[in-house]
Amino acid sequence: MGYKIAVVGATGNVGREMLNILAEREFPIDEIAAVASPRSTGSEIDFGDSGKTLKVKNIEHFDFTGWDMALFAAGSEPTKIYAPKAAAAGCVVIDNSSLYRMDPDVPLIVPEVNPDAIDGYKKKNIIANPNCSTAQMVVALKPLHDAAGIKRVIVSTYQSVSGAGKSGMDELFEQTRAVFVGDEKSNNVFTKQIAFNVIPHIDVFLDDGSTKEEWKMVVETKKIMDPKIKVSATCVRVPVFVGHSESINIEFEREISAEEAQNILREAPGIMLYDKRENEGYITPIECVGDSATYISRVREDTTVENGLNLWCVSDNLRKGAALNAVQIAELLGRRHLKKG
Ligand code: 11C
Repeated sequence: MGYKIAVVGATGNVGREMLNILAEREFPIDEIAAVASPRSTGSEIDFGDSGKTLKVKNIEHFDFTGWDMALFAAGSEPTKIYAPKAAAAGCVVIDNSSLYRMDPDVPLIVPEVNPDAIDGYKKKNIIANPNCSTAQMVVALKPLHDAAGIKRVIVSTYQSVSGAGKSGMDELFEQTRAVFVGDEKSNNVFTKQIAFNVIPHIDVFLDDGSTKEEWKMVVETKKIMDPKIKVSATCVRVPVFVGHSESINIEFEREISAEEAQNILREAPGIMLYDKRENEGYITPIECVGDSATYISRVREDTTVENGLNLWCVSDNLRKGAALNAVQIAELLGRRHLKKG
């Protein structure tokens, strides 16, 4: 016996990836629904490479009664309307938007890091999925925190355009083409030209001069891992289609060598350590596309602080940063609370 699963926002970058991953991991499913806004109603979408095609259903008329879980990848506005309806109908919502992440009654889960926090889901029947740049960072930080206690993290991100949705990918493609053929370039999704450029601005500006993307990395890391950890983030958009990269500097309570850290990371869940200290001995974003792992390279001691380490962290932002993490939450929920058969 399997589950009845709805994917809401099924036609977007993350929604499609959720369907791919549910099929790829052979999630035990009795019935699957692809749900989206009225403009996609009736269109057809592949259920991964299962050979099955799904007809997209209209969110405005979808009744969540009797559905076990809904994986939402619909953005904050539709989520505000439909997630509470689904939750009230008894369907557990696993939400990829930022709407509920900091709600004290909603667990914010990365299964490799804080699986026990999922037990609090019943307060609202909603579980939140973190921001992509946070998810891969906490997977890397958690085993090191357990070993030596993290005091402070300084992270600079190199985030791909797919984080801004399909329209972000189209803008990079169109601008790159326009540069080559000498056409006029326009920015609609990003505030400045993204082709052949980098932009130190993701999400809206806050009063203190940081951006909301940077704020999310700070507060989500504290909620998922440990409120005592200090995080300073600079988030940058780069002309890469898929795969977020992060340069992470960590200051620990206790001494930890680069070799000890490598040994810990090699064994840690969700991580692939690829760190050869030679040409090509590290992972770049293009190499992680379609993969489930968070890749760590360039682990080295930072001798400018007491107990410091630097590392490079790369992951497919549509997978571990969004769809895969949501499916892993669904698997965890199934194992712990919604057993079938
Ligand atoms: C980006 N991290 O790369 C964003 C996308 O809060 O879920 C995901 C935003 C979020 O633009």
